[in-house]
Amino acid sequence: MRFDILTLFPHMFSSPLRESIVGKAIEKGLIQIRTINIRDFAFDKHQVVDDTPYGGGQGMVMKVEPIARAIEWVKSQNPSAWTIYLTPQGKQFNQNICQKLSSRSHLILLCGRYEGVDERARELFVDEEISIGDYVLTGGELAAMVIIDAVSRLLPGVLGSDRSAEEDSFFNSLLEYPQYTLPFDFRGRSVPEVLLSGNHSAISLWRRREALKRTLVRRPDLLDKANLSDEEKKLLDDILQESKTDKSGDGV
Ligand code: 4HQ
Repeated sequence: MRFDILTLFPHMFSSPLRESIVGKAIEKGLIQIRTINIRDFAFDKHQVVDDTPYGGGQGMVMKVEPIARAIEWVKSQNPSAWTIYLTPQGKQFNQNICQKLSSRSHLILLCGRYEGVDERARELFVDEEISIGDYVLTGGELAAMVIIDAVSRLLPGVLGSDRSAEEDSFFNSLLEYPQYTLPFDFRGRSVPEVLLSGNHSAISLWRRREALKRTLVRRPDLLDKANLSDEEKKLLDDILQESKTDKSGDGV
């Protein structure tokens, strides 16, 4: 899979995408990430990429021509590349959108700065607008990195072969169960005994129960969407029954 990032700050991407799992995926040739400096497509003497907004108001707007040339240059290499603009006005990124994007072979990520891009750049060149959440960033760069990171780990071979993306949280719409490693006892808090039992079915049952509990308390909205098995529905019933007779008052 290929990612082309259109940005005024290409250096922002070097270290975050070179480390760890995404870095390894690049080394293995599973993904290719290229940064394209929009300024290189501003053909005037001073390579101007922004200007004041028509109608007045504060800030600067990114000019349409350099963006148009940059996107058309990428598209001349691959007409089927899919162009995404990162903006709080887009649909909110989630694991479902992430999966859909992971089936594409080439994404162009357009990162805006200042007050964003000229509306005509969106109308003419953008296929999809995505937000990573309801807060304001100084630019789309960090949002693009979030998308590249989350999409890359879904691609075959990116996570170790012993670890599939299908096992983790949000694939089944539940939060993860608690994890422990050595030491057994830390300041009087010990690891739940069942995890030392070697009884794999008991461990798996405990984990599903804890995942359900945690989801019920922290993200009950996820349970509505979760496709719970009959066994999980029964477990959830148990947990709810338990919380009714629990006098501690903390729910589960
Ligand atoms: N920005 N999700 C404004 C974001 C953002 C977000 C990117 C700030 C675009 C012009 N992008 N620029 N939230 O806050 O994606």
